[in-house]
Amino acid sequence: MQEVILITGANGEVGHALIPELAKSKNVVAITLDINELDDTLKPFAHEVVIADILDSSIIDNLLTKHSVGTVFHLASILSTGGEKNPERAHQVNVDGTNALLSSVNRVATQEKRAIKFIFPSSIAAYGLPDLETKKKIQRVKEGQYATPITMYGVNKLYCELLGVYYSKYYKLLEPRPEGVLLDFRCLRFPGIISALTLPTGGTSDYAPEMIHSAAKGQGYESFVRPDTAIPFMVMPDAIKALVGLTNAPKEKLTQEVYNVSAFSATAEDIAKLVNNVFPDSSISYKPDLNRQKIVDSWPTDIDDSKARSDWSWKPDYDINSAFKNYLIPEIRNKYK
Ligand code: AKB
Repeated sequence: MQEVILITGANGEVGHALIPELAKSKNVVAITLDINELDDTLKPFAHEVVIADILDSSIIDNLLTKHSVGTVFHLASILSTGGEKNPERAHQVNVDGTNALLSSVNRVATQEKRAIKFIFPSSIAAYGLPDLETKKKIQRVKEGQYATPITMYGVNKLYCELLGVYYSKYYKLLEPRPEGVLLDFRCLRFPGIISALTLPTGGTSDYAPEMIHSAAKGQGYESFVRPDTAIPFMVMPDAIKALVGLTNAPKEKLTQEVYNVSAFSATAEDIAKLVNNVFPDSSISYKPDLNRQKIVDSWPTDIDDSKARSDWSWKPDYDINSAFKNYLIPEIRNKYK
């Protein structure tokens, strides 16, 4: 039996890694949706490529029905730095887009009396620590703590997490729902993601991937955050492992809808040192941008992912050293050779 999967924001960074990974299974049929043309490298993995706005509900309803979509990966999003440049647009894409998609999935699942999984990547941006003193003291934050984000993107992510829970558990609270829960909402709060193959656009954790890619290209890098800035990170293969792991987890094992996932916490200087070990000629300097620094300072040093570990056996494959040695350096060298 083939499983049809719809991926929104398919042409983004996570889409570039997720789509080829899903295609490894013969049982998966991928439908991609993005406002931009899908990269030629991804087209062979897609059964149907749709170029459309996430807010176009008629296209979405039609795709869900026509293909009997069983799982939606909703990757379309405007990240934290991009969101501060145009907060209203970020709200439209991040919140209105997610609401339209949740509503379509809920409608089709109810009409067709079948469960549809909705996988939503959230972020450490959903947290907001009040000051550096608290950040240093707290270290690892649990899902229920410090839900006071300071960016439009973080506010959007936090709200959409709640919206997903609402649609899956409480929708039309006043009416009986004998069919039970059909929209199966599952969410991951990701740390900063580092890919060897692509660069992110419009994020604030971007200094880490930018530093590594610049050094590999033989260029210098001026970090927009202080050397002691610490947040959690994960390399792309672990991000894909987490998405697939949560999607495949038996429903009865899940005790919550929103899970932290983490791999390692690192300062900008930790990353710079590892980069310098491999590319000794790379010159990394620091010129903090006070506003972007403020955003990263509001994010936790690390997140507590013990619920993901106990509920669905989440475990990253890479710590900071193996991430560099076994993934980032060989793949990046190959990319820029
Ligand atoms: C960003 O920097 O906005 C993202 C994130 C941490 O979610 N990479």
